[in-house]
Amino acid sequence: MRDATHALVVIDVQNDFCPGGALAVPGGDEIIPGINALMEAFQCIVLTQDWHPAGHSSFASQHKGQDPYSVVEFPYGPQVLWPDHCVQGSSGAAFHPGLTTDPAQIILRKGFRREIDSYSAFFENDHSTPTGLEGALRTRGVTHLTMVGLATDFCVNFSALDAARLGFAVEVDMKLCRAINLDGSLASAIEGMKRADITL
Ligand code: VGL
Ligand code: ZN
Repeated sequence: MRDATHALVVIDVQNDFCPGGALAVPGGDEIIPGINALMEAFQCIVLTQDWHPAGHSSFASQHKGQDPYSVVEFPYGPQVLWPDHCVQGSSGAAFHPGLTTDPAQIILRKGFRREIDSYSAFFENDHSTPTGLEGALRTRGVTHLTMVGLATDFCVNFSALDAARLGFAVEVDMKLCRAINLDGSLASAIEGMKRADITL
């Protein structure tokens, strides 16, 4: 058992990111048994949930003439446009039924502001609007994070980089993550996480 300073952060293990979902990550469901087993070693478990209003600005359907996976300029920088996914209250937004959720102490929803996407569990994509997770962890005395989930190159990557920048010691268990991999995004995520002294 890890001590109380060490939390497990499980990123976006939701139906829409698993095979059959709206933004399916290849092999996304394969990691679930291993994540459930790893939970037994942690006293503090955080689950995150991508949680968009219908018509969210990150959906390609909201941008005339744009296909999913194209990149457009948003006020805060380049933004990938996604298929509609993880709409609040939909079955796609629910946690995968195989994921153990009872031991979670914190369930953090993100991406609920229409105009800003939120890959990271700590800050929205403008890199300045906080989600509140930093305070929740710090006030519990958490200093070390192990991260797993979906997708390696988007929400796991941005969460890990923000956590490291905030001063947490961060480890990403790559066996328990799966990637979308758009245009080399997995390779650049790995490189960026290594540069940030994240243990992979
Ligand atoms: C994610 C794309 C859009 C993720 C969320 O969980 O990695 N990716 N929304
Ligand atoms: Zn999303």
